[in-house]
Formats: sequence, C-alpha cells, structure tokens
Amino acid sequence: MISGAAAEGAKPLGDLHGGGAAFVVMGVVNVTPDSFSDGGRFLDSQAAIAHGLELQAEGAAILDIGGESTRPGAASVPVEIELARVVPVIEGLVRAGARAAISIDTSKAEVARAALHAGASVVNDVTALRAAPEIAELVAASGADLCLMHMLGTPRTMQKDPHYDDVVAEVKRFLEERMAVAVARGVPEERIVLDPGIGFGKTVAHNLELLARLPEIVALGRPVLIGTSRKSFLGTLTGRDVHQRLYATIATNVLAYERGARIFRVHDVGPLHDALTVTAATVS
Ligand code: HH2
Repeated sequence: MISGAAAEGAKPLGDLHGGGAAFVVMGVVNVTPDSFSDGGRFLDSQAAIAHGLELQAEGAAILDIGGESTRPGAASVPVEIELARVVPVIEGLVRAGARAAISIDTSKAEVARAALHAGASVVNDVTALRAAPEIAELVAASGADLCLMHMLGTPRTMQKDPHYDDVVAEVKRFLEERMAVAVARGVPEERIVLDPGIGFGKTVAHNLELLARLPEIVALGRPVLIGTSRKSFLGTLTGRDVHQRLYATIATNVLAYERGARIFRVHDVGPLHDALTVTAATVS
C-alpha cells in the first residue's frame, strides 16, 4: 500500500466531467535543464518548490512536477537523475503544506512509485502506459488519478512528418484503447483523465483540428486535460517567440473550456485562472 497523499482519498479528478462550470488549472513545474520554455529555471529543488508554491497561490489546484523534457527531439533521462530531480521537490512541497494536488509527469514506473510514496496523487503519463504498463497497478494501489495522453511515436521522432487520415478519430480511438488497458489493469474509470496531446506528433493543422473538434474527445465521458501552453504551433501562428505566447495560450484554453475541456496545464497560472473564471461564469 502506498502511503502518499493519494492514499488519503483525494477527490477523483473524474468528478470534473460534465460538472458545470468547474475547471482546474494545473501549473507546470519543470525540474529540467532543457524544457522548451523554462529549462534550467527550476533545476534547483528549492527554486522549484518556491515556484510550485507561487503557482498554487496564483490558483493552481494541481502542480505537475516533471524531471524529463518531452520537447521534440529530447533524449530520455536515466531513472536516477529523474528521481533526484523530482522526489526532493515533491517532498518539499508536502513539507511546506501544499494544498494543491501533486502530479508526477513521468513515463517510468520507478519514478511514479517514488513520487506516489512522496505524496503525489496524480500520475501524468505522456505515453499512456505504453512505456511502463505497470504504472497502472501503482496508480490502482495508491488510489491516485491517471492522465493518459496521445502521442504519435516518441519525443525523438514525433514531429518528423506526422500523418493521420482523421486526426480526431485516431486520437479518440487511441485514448479509448489506452483507457481500456488502464481499467483492465485495475485503475477505476473515475480516476482517468484523457489528453489529446497537443504538439505531440501533430502539425499546426492537426492541433487546430483537435481543438476545434474537442467535443468528440469529451464524448468519451472522461474529463479532458489540454496542454497548449507556450507551444510551438502558437509561435507559428503568431510569429511570437516562446516567452511571448501568453495571449495565444489564453485564447486556446478559453476555446478548449467552451468545447468541454476541464483541466488546463499551463505555465502562467494567474492569467489563465482569471481568463477561465470569466469564461466559466459566462458559458455555464
Ligand atoms: N505537455 C508537455 C509535457 N507534459 N503532459 C500532458 N498531459 N499534456 C501536455 O500537453 C504536456 C504534458 C510539454 O510541455 P513542457 O512541460 O512545458 O515542456 P517539456 O516537455 O520540454 O518539459
């Protein structure tokens, strides 16, 4: 039995589906030297902990801690290094009394296990259990939530000429299949969150089509998480560099809320929280 925060019976993220105006902002805490927008800024664990607490104060209800970049072309990180990056940050946030749920952004079972022990209550697996299917059993045993994301290929290959006949139908089918795998391995359906994986093996047109037809993914009946924050398709559309994409990030998240997404993974929590508060009050 895992003894982290998940074991204390955190409310399932699944409660968010179809639940009217509720939304959750997931703040990004990258403990990496090479993440595409904030690499190296929070590699020191004290800086990462302070950043997480700041994002919580700005309205993040989940803090997503990552120790391996998934940017296009990124190389994988040895397990000991990933553990050394993320575990002290999770422990520090727990010690500091963080109220936000802690999510571990990993595809490695060893990292998921250690993070759950340290107090994480969400596992965010961008490979949707393809890299380490045993993450499902760890999640099931701990009572944590599990985010399953679509990616075509791996970070190393995903942006090399991605092709789909119908991107939305294919992403939907993939998420349905991965959810069935998670449930077969013991994860309760109400603990599963789905993510179409914006930017993970997609052209600009694919990303836009997924956003436009998001209700087809929402129709799977699980809360949908969306991650557009600062991503390169926004740079292509606006001509802005990575640190000037906040307005574009807000536009896509407001649109995604209106089309049924309920969890929003962003770097700039305060502005997104304001934008989604007004959006939710308007459209509900
Ligand atoms: N995007 C990134 C990382 N993890 N997880 C989910 N569920 N959805 C996403 O869209 C998503 C994700 C990439 O963003 P970032 O963490 O800022 O960059 P990097 O992977 O370079 O660390």
